[in-house]
Amino acid sequence: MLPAPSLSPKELVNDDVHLMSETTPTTSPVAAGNRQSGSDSPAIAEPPREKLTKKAITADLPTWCPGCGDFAVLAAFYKVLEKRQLDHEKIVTLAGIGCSSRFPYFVNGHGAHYIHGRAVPLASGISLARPDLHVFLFGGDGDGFSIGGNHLDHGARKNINMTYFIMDNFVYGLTKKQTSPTSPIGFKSKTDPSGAIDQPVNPMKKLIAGGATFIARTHAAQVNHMIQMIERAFDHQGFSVIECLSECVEFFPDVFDPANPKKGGSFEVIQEKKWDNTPEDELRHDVTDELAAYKLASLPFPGVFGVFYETDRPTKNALEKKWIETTREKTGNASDLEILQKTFDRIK
Ligand SMILES: Cc1ncc(C[n+]2csc(CCOP(=O)(O)OP(=O)(O)O)c2C)c(N)n1
Ligand code: SF4
Ligand SMILES: [Mg+2]
Repeated sequence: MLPAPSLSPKELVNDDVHLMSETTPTTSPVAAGNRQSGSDSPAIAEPPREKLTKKAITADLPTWCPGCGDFAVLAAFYKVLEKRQLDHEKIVTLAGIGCSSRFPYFVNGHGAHYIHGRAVPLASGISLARPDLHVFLFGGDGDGFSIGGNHLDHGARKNINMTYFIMDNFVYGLTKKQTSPTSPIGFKSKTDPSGAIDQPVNPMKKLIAGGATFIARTHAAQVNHMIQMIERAFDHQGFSVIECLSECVEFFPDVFDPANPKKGGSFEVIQEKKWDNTPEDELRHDVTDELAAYKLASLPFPGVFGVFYETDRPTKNALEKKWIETTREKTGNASDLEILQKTFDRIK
């Protein structure tokens, strides 16, 4: 038998991580079995990871009404997954309840269609427990800004790492036309037969005030723009949120036409600063300027589209990791059970 190579524990760990991420599909039970089958077996070369195709990430046929804006969001999401070639087993799609929240059914990967308005806490737990996963959260304006509005604020202030895509159709679609927190004043619905009277939520302002560290706005009729925004949000470390105007053709048709050039509207994209010292750059938007983002959010409907705000702030994932490491060091790297036993011994 060949002598075992002398590697430090750190080198061994790094080697393992390298194998898992670059050559060994972690989903392969054969590979897992081989790794555990004893040190005498010769190393078996793993087959290269298969390309992530649209076919591989497509699950059930979407059950949305023909023409619903959410179809385009799904198409954009598939494109991003294919383009970025994420490890399939690390993709997690989560949602609350609503037409838009049916999203995880249509993505072949880990996922859950969870309780109405409670998707942010679910996603937070998954993100904090498994920071190696790509946590994508989907939902509607009702799920995110109404019943889940408080959870949204706390996810934002804690800066928990995830990509949250809100399909805003200004109505409760699934339950067949009630006023939503983003419905405009005057909107006639089953809950407001004579027209909505309440001031709607401004999603961008709510997210800026809440402390989200990446905030963008897009439109379901602009697939390329949606793809760009999803990629930017995904690359951002922290709580990233995209509001997407996605038409409910059944209960609030044509409402987003003013931002759709194919329907006579205009899609105005935010021009971001290039920091190139040109006079034109003076007029461009600094995405790190909270006040400037707030001003953009105050523009009348249909407003502007793109990245409103982005800032770097430590994520709860990173802070919690550090806190756990420091505590472990303080306890001499005792196991959870040893710490628990010590606590019990103290209170005996
Ligand atoms: C606790 C709870 N309250 C209310 C409901 C009923 N309900 C289901 S979906 C929904 C609103 C969905 O609206 P939105 O999030 O905007 O999604 P959309 O259907 O418009 O995509 C409501 C009120 C529920 N399922 N659970
Ligand atoms: S009811 Fe509206 S939001 Fe729901 S699937 Fe139909 S068009 Fe889409
Ligand atoms: Mg809705």
